Amino acid sequence: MTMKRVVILGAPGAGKGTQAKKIAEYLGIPHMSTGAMLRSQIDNGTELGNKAKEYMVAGNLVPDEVVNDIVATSLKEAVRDGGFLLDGYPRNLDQVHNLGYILHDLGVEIDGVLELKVNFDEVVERIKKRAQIEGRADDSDETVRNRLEVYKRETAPITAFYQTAGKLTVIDGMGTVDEVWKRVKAAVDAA
Ligand code: B4P
Repeated sequence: MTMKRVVILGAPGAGKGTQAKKIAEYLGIPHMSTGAMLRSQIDNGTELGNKAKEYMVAGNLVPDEVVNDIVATSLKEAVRDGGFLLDGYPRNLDQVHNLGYILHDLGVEIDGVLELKVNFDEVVERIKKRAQIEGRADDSDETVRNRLEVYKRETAPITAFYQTAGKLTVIDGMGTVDEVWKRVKAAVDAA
């Protein structure tokens, strides 16, 4: 089976966005990053962006109702056009259930969930480097510490849900981008 409806999970800085771009291109499906969608709303100065910004700069999750709305609209279009690679969503159990409801209404299921595993020292290093290059507002030391705490508390538990559902593939995310991509591609090909 060729995967067409895919979710990628991993701690902040684990390389989700980096690998998601490659997977989306490889499978010919749109890359839907909730982080990127929110940053674009902030850049455009929308009401939603202004609301999201205060949570993001503090390293907290943006309220579910804000993110759920953005995802629902884009997902409907993506499912109609043949699939999606979801990056950054779901991020807590309520979002897992919301995603389930949306897809159920559309009459489809997730084909697979890929989790990138990287140790915490490495993610801190990667984000530090990105802070120097891109200057993202939520990449400061203090914010990153909070993002990792939020990840441990709210996002990490959702992997158990997908494991039980038989959807989860865990991939070693340590090493260079190309090394990780070889493993990701092998997992996608094996699905
Ligand atoms: P995201 O945009 O998802 O930010 P992220 O978790 O840091 O992941 P990202 O994809 O950017 O980084 P990556 O690991 O690829 O979210 C930002 C914020 O938005 C959240 O904190 C939250 O406030 C809000 N948000 C988003 N979705 C939400 C939701 N569903 N609900 C509520 N709030 C939500 O890469 C990190 C760095 O590592 C990059 O610089 C990359 O170049 C580098 N890198 C990647 N792979 C590498 C490798 N193998 N070796 C070395 N460096 C590597």
